[in-house]
Formats: sequence, C-alpha cells, structure tokens
Amino acid sequence: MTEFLRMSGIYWGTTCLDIMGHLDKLDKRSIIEFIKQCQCQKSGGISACDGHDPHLLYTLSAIQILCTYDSLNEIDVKAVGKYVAALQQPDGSFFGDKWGEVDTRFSFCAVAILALTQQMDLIDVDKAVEFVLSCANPDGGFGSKPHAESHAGLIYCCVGFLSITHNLHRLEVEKLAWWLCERQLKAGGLNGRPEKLPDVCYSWWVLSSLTILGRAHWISAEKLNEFIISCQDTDTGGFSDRPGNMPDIFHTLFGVGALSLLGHPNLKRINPTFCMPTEIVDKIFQVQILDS
Ligand code: GRG
Repeated sequence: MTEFLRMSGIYWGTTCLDIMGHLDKLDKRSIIEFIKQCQCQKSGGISACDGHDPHLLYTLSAIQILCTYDSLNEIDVKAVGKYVAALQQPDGSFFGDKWGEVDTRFSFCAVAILALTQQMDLIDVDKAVEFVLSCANPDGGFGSKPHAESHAGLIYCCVGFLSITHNLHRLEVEKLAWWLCERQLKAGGLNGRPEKLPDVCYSWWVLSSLTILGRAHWISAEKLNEFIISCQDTDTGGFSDRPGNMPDIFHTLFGVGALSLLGHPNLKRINPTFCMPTEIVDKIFQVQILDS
C-alpha cells in the first residue's frame, strides 16, 4: 500500500531523524541500495519503488536522501539531469513524468534536483521562471497552473522555486505574505486555504514560505508552537495532522521541520527552501532569502 510513495517516505524519515540528531538509527547502506534499484536505466529518472514508473517527485526525494548521506556518486547523476531536462515543455513548465501532468510542484522539483546536483544549465531557467510567475493569482498566491486556486502547498513550491532561481524580487511580497499569515487560525494552527481546517503540515508549507520572504514574524510563533506540540502523540512520539488523530511520518517531518524554523533548541537548523538541514544545503547551493 505504501510502495507508490516509498521514496518520499524515506526522505521524510531520514530528514526528520537528521534534524533531531539521530540519523544513525537507520541503515545507510540498505537505503542507498534501495535508491540504486529505483533508478531507471532507460530514462535516468527515479521511482518511488522498484518496478514503478520514475517521476520528478521521487527523483527529488532520492537526491535529497543521497545528499543527506553525501552519496550522490552512488547513482548516475548525469542521467538524472537529462531526465529532468527532457520533461521541460516549450512554455517553461515541467511534466511530472512521461504521462504529461503539469503542475508547479514539478517546476519546484526540477530546479531543486538540478540545484542539488549542480546541473541548472541543462534547462531554460528564464522560461521556467515565466511559467511559474504566470501561475500567480490576484490574491498574491499561486496555484498548480495558471488560474488555479491559491494553495499554501503550491505557494511553497513557487516561492521555493523563486528562491532557488534567485527571482524573489519578481513577487508581490507584501500581498503574498499577508495571504499566508491569514492562514493562522484562533487555535494557532495554520490551514492551506481559506475556510479549511488547520493541519500540522501547513506549519511547514506556510512558515517556510514566510521565512523565505523574511516575514515569519507576521504570525504568532508562540501559538503555532502550542498547536504543533498539541499534535504530538504521547504514545508513539509521532505527529498527526490535528490533535488526537493518527500520527504518520509525513506530518512528523513537517511538524518537526516547523519547530526547527521556530528555533526549537534541540533541533538542527533547517533550510526553508529545501526542507533539509542547513549544514547540508549550505555546502552545495546558496538559496535566496529576503531580509526581514
Ligand atoms: C522537498 C518538502 C519538499 C517537497 C517537494 C511535492 C512538493 C515539493 C510539495 C507539495 C506541496 C503541497 C501541494 C502540499 C499540500 C499537501 C496536502 C496536504 C494537500 C491536501 O490537499 P487537500 O485539498 O487539503 O486535501 P486542504 O487542507 O486544502 O483541504
């Protein structure tokens, strides 16, 4: 049941453990062997699990894990670059895989992969930027494609994309940051769009975007901290979307990641663009972050 997202599951687990200083709890060798099995010999892309189709989402997760283990040399990185470049379309957008879905998530994945593997010259960055900017809405937010509803997850992808390509000056920063800080509800938690319930994962998608925009202080850190802590399951230690629900590895990473952005003393600092420890990202790539 979890095969279709297994590679991302491993990324969520390794990153969360690394931020907490416990990466040694997992077996590095077996994880690297798993990733090697998932690289498609024909296209160069990486799948969620052996036997599945390669996709940009899982290719990014695999690259993030390999950077965490300082082991990019274990796979054919040049083939990964060719896979990403072949998915760019004439309007600058990216297909997620050979089946042709277009989404701003895939624009983020493409430039994140190329930044971490230092192969950005393989794509037309200017066209990629024009496509992402064409997805901006009158409310200041971004959706999955032009004219699609603004959503905090997709705003993270677009702001992250512009932070990697150093184009944050093209944004209407105040308007976007205002839309983002309106996501904080009375109980302190954040939702992903108006009229929706709070969910711990938006602590990450919203707070990381505000951090990149230099506006993290526009929401109440104290109330958000309280909400995230109230989502921790006292039996297992994991985090759920809302208090009392079943914990899972996705919400655990994005809860712990947001606590790191809030400056929690027992956690490593996290890079808001790549959702990886800053000590790893800083050695590879310099993202753009706006001053507060
Ligand atoms: C490196 C951290 C990292 C990510 C890679 C894939 C990706 C880039 C980002 C995904 C961003 C995104 C779209 C997040 C939203 C995920 C989510 C919980 C969607 C739920 O959608 P709905 O409609 O939720 O069920 P709401 O809360 O709007 O009802």
